[in-house]
Amino acid sequence: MFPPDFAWGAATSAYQIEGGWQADGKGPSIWDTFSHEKGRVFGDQNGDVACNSYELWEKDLECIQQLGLTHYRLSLSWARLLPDGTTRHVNQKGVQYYNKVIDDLLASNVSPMVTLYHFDLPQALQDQGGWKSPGIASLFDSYAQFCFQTFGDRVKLWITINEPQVCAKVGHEDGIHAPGLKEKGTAAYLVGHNMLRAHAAAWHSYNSLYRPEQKGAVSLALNSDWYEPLNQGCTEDIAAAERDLAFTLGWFAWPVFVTGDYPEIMRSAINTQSKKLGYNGACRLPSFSNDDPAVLGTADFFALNYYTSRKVKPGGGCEQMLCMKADQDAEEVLDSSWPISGVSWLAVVPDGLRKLLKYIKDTFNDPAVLITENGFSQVGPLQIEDAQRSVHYKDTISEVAKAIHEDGVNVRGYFAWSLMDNFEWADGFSVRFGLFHVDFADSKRTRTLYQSGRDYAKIISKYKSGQSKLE
Ligand code: GBH
Repeated sequence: MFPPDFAWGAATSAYQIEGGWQADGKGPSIWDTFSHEKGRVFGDQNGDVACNSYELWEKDLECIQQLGLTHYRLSLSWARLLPDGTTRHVNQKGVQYYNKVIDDLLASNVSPMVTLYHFDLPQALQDQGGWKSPGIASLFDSYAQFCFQTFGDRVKLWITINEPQVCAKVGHEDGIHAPGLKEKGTAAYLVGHNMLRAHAAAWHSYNSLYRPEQKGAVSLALNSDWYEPLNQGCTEDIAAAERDLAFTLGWFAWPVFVTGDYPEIMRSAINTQSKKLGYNGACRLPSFSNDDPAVLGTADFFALNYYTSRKVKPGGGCEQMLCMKADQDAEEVLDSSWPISGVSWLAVVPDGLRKLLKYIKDTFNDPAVLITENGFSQVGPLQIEDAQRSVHYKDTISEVAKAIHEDGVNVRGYFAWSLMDNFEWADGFSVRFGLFHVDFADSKRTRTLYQSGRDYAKIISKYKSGQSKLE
């Protein structure tokens, strides 16, 4: 059983589905720039057209209706609305596009959850330093306020930033995502810091200026694997797993939900490693300033993206380098009993989600939780009858039910990633996460329901009525 008002959703993001990268006055984003550079994305693919949702929104809506979703999570392209990133110039065509999406959803009795930022910074702002520049916080706040003002009469669920950990680390330390920087050991912490400042500014704006009338809820979506010690009884492994949780989830969740500052485990690990190499840790992981709006308390619910789990022990290499990996000092291994999905990083561990949910309840003061992403990828030969993915969804949703009923976690919704196959960042179109298949060789970008989509729809219809138990 799930609560009668449980949100049953699916998620997408603008750059991954929309295409129309130059349509109707849209400005370029860092993913346009990045994917047009040679060697960045699998097969040098890009999101110029992607699922062409900019032109084919009605097709997406049909997919949403076919699944019987109660909620649809989409992101707005900042550069489609504000081509140079600032409110100096508003692209009305972009506003019209999202107005139609939102109105159509509501007319179909589907609630929109809107993410303001899902990896796609306007290039014009990157040119001024992007997320490394402190000024980004107030630019983001202006963009957020513009969105609250324009769409907030109808949108009641907001995510400011999706996965700041990924933007910071994968984009600025690993260089695998846009903007493709490999500034080891410094940039990621600065970017994470500015993302928290930006998020907090936007939450405070909503809270004081828009909430009284619009009565919605605002949070940020945090990704985390479930990390557990390789050897349950080993103190070093336990500490390594705690470090991984601190550096992934705690990095953002601690400031917002617990103390207003970074986890002590994280700060001391960075200080220790910095000292070893002759640096000052305090110059790497910034401190929050009293001049900024407080970060503590700036989430109305806990938004979690969960995909996989890891077993952890100390190590991981690069001890002599100034880099996050060395600070983290945690080597991650996969349990041989965990099946691997279509991408190497995604081992299928449904009960890891239950454990992570319990951890969140205990650590972050029993918040209302929305699982804003969870999914399973397929690679290689296309299989429309994707039984393995069906099993993944069924098992995962049953773990969510256990978290609610046996562990008392206040889970309020579940969003599958993703509504349809789309541009999977550096993996291009080679990795498929959809409940619908999209034929990228076909100019019509035909959408076809996978077996897993059919089965997810059955689960939804069973529980939406709130009548039966998961067998
Ligand atoms: C989500 O991130 C994203 O929000 C979504 O846009 C994306 O489509 C979805 O996952 C599926 O990937 O290449 O070995 O360095 C999930 C967290 C963090 C998982 C980065 C993959 C890269 C591993 N992701 N990680 S690797």
